[in-house]
Amino acid sequence: MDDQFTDDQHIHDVIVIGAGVNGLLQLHRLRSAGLDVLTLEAGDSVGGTWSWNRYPGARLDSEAYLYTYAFSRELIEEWDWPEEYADQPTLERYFNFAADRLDLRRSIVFGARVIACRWNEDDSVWDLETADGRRFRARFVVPVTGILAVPYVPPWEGLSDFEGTVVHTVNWPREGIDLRGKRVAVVGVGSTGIQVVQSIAPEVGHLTVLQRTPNWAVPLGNYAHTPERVREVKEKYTDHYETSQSTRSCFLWSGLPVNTFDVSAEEREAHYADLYSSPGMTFYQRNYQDLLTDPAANEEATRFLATKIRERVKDSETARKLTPIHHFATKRPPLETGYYEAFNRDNVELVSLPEEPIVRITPEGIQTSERIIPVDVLIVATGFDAITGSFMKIGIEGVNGQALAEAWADGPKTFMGVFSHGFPNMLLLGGPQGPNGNQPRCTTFVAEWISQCIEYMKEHGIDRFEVGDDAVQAWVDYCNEMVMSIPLLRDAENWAWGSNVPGKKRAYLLYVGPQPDYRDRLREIADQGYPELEQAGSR
Ligand code: NA7
Repeated sequence: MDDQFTDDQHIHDVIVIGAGVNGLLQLHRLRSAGLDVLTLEAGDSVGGTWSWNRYPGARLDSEAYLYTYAFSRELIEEWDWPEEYADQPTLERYFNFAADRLDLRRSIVFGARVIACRWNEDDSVWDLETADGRRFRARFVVPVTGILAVPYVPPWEGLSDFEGTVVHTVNWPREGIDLRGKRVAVVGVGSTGIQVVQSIAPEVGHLTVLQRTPNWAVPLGNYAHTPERVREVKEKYTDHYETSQSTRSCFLWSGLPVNTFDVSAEEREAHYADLYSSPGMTFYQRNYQDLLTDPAANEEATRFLATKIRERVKDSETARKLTPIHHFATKRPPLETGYYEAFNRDNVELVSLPEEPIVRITPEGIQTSERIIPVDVLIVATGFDAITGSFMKIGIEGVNGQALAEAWADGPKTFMGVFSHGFPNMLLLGGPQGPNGNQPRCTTFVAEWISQCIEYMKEHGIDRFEVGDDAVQAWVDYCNEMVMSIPLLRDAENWAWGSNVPGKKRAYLLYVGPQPDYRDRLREIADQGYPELEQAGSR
């Protein structure tokens, strides 16, 4: 194996880029098929998101026992989830445990940040280069770099002059940051900012939360697992797994098959109250079926949520600022635990940026239109160049040196979220226009499918395959039609539209159709011998 780490002329069957949740899955699946596969990982550990995001309060908001690797009964049996929604340290431990149990580390090069990945037409090989100058070659490449991996930091004037500590949440140092008694500012109140705020409020001296757009946050309802619950989730694993494969986004629930106003006001109120007090994403997933299609239905749900904010936040002016005006779930709804109550504390202050914008960062803190807020630690929770960012950042160049970043400048162009025209022998996992929903429940099938596709090409002596432009265009059009058919998503402003990053072309980056349909389509393609791929071989 050492040779394969250091011999820059060795041609691997496959190089996987990234050892995150999906990268590990892909590596394991490819290696199990007997392929010579190597993974290049920029970080020093496995787990991706759950290795990088070490900020206080980082926690999964889908059920941990559904977030496991389902292909191995041993992994399920040998791991006990301590809570319904696991925290970051537990998740990082889980992915390290899985990597050890599956003996994956011997195929991973850590500290290998890919900066170039070039298609070599003469050899039908991908040539890769890492930031520290190492070179690797492979017949097939599978980038699995994650949809929330490239941090977005607003271009605030004066940021580099700030004399305190500044940190984007994704780059939280392993040794932590001592926030006790400090003057802390958090910018951004998406899922991340909300987790940070609720978790650090009791510990810091003073906390200023700078909010551009409030979001509709609903209670997470986390709870510790008793030994009975630990046993129960293992026993029910097969049922849970099968249910997750039958739902639209691979969670356990589906929307109620009735419209909001088909039931009485009392029944509706009782249903909302039930959803609000149920764990997880149920307020979104078990809501009425017209939640995203009928504005009035959505506004009925937000009326309920606004009441809850007013009940939980003592100061009415703060409650007003915390109440969104956009439709529920047109931005990804965060789940919270005591977030609203944090604003009842004397040491926590909310700044509504539309009313009091940031002018610049000064050496001492944040200058707004009204004042200077003194800050020791500035926590930047402003999200990511989501979905396409990480794939466009690793220097992928296809046929005739065309950069992926250029090919996707007007939005991603893929077939099934796996192939892109002009990029032969490249298969993406977990990127744009592909599996979308509860990971890795929606990616496991695709990792398997990708492996089978590569095995097929090898068995049939295919050295080079490339998806046709027509197939890509048809899939892009289909993905667009799907989102345009959901009225409230059509006009939404969120990271799935790329609208959180100034200058990013507005294009919907995800496939929003049902995952069972998506898997059926992949099955059909494989059964037919991959007709959308132009295949050429010499062997
Ligand atoms: P998100 O959900 O993209 O949230 C980012 C937050 O940062 C959001 O409140 C943004 O406000 C805010 N933001 C972005 N740019 C600015 C500027 N320039 N000034 C002030 N505030 C800004 O990222 P998260 O990390 O919280 O969550 C990402 C996903 O991780 C989440 O959806 C889950 O799937 C897990 P905006 O709403 O854009 O006005």
